[in-house]
Amino acid sequence: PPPAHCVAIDLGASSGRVLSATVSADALTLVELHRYPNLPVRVAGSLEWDVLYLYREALEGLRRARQVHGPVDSIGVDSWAVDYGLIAEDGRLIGNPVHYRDLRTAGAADAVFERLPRQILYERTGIQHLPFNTVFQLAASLDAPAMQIARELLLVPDLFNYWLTGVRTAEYTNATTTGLVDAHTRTWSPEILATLAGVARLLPEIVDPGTVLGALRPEVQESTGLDASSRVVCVGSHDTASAVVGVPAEGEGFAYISCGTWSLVGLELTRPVLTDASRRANFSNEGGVDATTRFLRNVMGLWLLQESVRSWQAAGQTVDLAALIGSAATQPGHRSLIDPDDIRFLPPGDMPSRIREYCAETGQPQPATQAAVVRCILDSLALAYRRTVRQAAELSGTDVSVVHVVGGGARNGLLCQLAADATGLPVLAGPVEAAAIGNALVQARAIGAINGHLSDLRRISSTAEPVTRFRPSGQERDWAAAEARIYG
Ligand code: ADP
Ligand code: LRH
Repeated sequence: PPPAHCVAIDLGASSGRVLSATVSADALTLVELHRYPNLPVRVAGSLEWDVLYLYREALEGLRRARQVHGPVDSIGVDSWAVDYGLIAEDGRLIGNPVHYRDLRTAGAADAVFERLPRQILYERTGIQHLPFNTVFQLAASLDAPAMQIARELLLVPDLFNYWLTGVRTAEYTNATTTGLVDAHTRTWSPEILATLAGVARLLPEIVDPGTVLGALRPEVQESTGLDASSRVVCVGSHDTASAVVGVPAEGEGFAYISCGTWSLVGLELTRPVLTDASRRANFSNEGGVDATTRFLRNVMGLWLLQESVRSWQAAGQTVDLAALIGSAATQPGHRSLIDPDDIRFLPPGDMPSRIREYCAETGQPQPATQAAVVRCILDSLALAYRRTVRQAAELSGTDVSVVHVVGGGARNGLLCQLAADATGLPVLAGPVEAAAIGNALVQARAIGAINGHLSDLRRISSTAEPVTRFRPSGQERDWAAAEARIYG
């Protein structure tokens, strides 16, 4: 078949982007059509996503796709996980989706655990405990007026698919992040839903990635210039699921770090690990494309850096990210270290102050300059990667010989080198837009332009962008000491 033009709408927590991929059996080329900031809004005591802005700019991306390629073959949407919109009887969105970093979930998990112990919840779903899992967001808002008039709940990419096509579904990989899907049956868990009055009736049927949803609504055709020949495909709509498809790994035995706002650190497995040890280490078994398991943990990620930059800019300081990473590289290593997953770092706010507080509490020097703060963040992330890669390997009985870093963090050479040093493994960095690539590859396969297993898709992904190799520089003792210092 001739190469297919597939458009990926990839909504990250820090930016939305629309890319077109030209995909054939032996090559993928990527063109960025549009990129726009994703800035949540604090409004009336709540932190919300500006989802109509994100949608309008996605349409702008589709318009540009039409200009560049003419009619495109297919379109797919992926986004950050767990958040959702509620749809009323008349098909319209009720309010903005609430941001997972909103504080409404405080205490909600305990209310769920009173009805279903956390061990059972884990045995059923295999999902790590994060305070913002959809199950807890719902528990926190069961009495909200919006819930009373809601007829359907759609996760963010499913909401976009609905707006684009009129078809309402729940895509499997993202559905697993809700904490409502049984990992054994791969469908909504009646047992968990019994703890959330009125939620079961809101959930659409789960569909697998690769399902063709259909044509664009006439209004979307009109505003983008595309026609009914462009088909919307359900991809691995969790951005991390698409990013894992886009990891250009050869063979097995690889770990991945999907490195953007979050760092999702883990392995691809053929079945979930639902042991108590895995629960205690807070590992997730998220659903992957082709019924794989994404055995991973959330590490707080470049959020710490993004929020630090935001604080400095708000205080009138200028920040040049490349220069800052350059000066962080000349700072002494391991001087001040944090556990990036400490819950104090989750909500938006003044990260440099929180980091200094953490260091003061743990008797470490408080990083004073921008460069020292950045070095502390990057050292600490690398240390968390070391620990997480090793735990993932041990908990699943897997040998890991290489670590792939994909996402925006693959552009951070210092972080990639520290990750190689900390894990003691070679790091292969890139592609930056792995999520868009994985998104496009699943589309291309669904419409018959390519075929094969994930390994075949990965071989095609590897043609998109050269990867950069970082070799570990043999500092095992230093990193082991750092690990003992922070994690005991
Ligand atoms: P998300 O998908 O969560 O929105 P991305 O994968 O786009 O995140 O990654 C964004 C992050 O990538 C930024 O916060 C920044 O730390 C990092 N990044 C992007 N470009 C560069 C660059 N040129 N140099 C260093 N880091 C970069
Ligand atoms: C990364 C991500 C991650 C989720 C978080 C909410 O963008 O999807 O996998 O845990 O956002």
